[in-house]
Amino acid sequence: MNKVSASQAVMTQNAAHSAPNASSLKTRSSPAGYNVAKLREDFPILRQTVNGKPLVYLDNAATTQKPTAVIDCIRRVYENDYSNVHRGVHTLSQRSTDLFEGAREKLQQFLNAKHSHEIVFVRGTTEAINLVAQSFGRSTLKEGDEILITAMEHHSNIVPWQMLCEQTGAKLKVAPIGRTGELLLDEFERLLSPRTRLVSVCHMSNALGTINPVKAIIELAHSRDIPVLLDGAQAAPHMAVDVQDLDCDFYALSGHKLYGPTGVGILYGKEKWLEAMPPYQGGGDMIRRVTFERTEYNALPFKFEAGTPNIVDAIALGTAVEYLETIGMDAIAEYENRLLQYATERALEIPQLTIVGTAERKGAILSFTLERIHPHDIGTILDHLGIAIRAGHHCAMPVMDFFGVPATARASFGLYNTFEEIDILVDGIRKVIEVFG
Ligand code: C6P
Repeated sequence: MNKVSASQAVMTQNAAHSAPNASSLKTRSSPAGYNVAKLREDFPILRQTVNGKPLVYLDNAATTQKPTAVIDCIRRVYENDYSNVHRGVHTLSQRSTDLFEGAREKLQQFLNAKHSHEIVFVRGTTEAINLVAQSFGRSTLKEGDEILITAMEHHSNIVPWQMLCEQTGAKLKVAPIGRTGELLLDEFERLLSPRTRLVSVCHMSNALGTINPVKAIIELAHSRDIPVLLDGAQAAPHMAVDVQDLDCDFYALSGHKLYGPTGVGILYGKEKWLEAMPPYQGGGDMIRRVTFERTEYNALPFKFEAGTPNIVDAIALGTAVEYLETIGMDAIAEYENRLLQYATERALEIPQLTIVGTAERKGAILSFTLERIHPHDIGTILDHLGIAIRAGHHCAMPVMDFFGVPATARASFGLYNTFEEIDILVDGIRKVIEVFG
């Protein structure tokens, strides 16, 4: 294969995506047909007051709230269809199995994977990355081999590779970022070496909101025959993801950030890799035949799903992505982009506020600091006003170190947030400044 350069690759990338927040519009309008008031009715938890104020939920990067469709699905399955899967000849087991495998097909469609057996149910993004590290990584990496990540990764995309390096003698390389929170693509390219065996990067950063030029990254890596894992925990809830178009080798996501239940997520892997990889865990369901001498493993995807899976939550994750598809991921992306743009412009009206993460391409995350006020104090006062944000290092301590801050306050938006809620947030931030005057 020919090597492509970073500038060639980024040109392709730019042609594929026009920067979503390039023009400055101080607009509060929703895209045509996007009825946020109606959508909010689907989320019962949003109807409450917290500390005497209407709840303003802006912690969607940590986890999203659940629509009635998902909550009802869980109840319906337990009340009517529940039993163990792939095991029984009886009717309930058959029904459970059909619903479970049906959910796999919904996830296949959602990610546009080629085969449903490329969708492995796991506990979440963290487990998906650990699976690749311990199965792909442990079976292929040798001393001196390299894994390349970026400086904006979540701990879940750092620690599993450090553990793998300890086990194999491989080295972890880190591509740097610039002050805007964007990956330095030329540096990334320079770090792709003949010893690089895997690239693992976030599609969208949880601490900064940066959307990485993943097509360019994949092109650069593939031109050197290096597979790429995308940590899609943050990207998947905010934009349409097409794993065939991206041509990524692995894609990891968490159900709970995708308006689905906790405890379930997806590892997408290209068939050729999953076929070649050894199982991650041993137990029931992942076997075809067991004797005390040897075990024959089951076919994909069951080879990677040892033990009774999280049946009902997987089924409900299928319902969650169906729900998202009825709204449309492109419509959600467009709406959230307007929210982010409005929030950014309003935040910049506050002189004491610094936005951490100002990349050209960003998802709906606003990380910020206030002069001389600790983010935990910001979070606590906002909570008194009914506003839920996250304050801390966001499990991305190296990002905090890079920006020289112990923590940031982070407002993260979802499909049900409104422009009015951003106004409430901005008023709340002004109140925080007043209190600490
Ligand atoms: N970030 C946040 O508040 P799990 O915990 O396995 O569902 O997801 C881990 C994970 C991996 N990658 C990225 C980019 C993430 O944002 C997360 C989870 C949450 O930012 C909780 S720390």
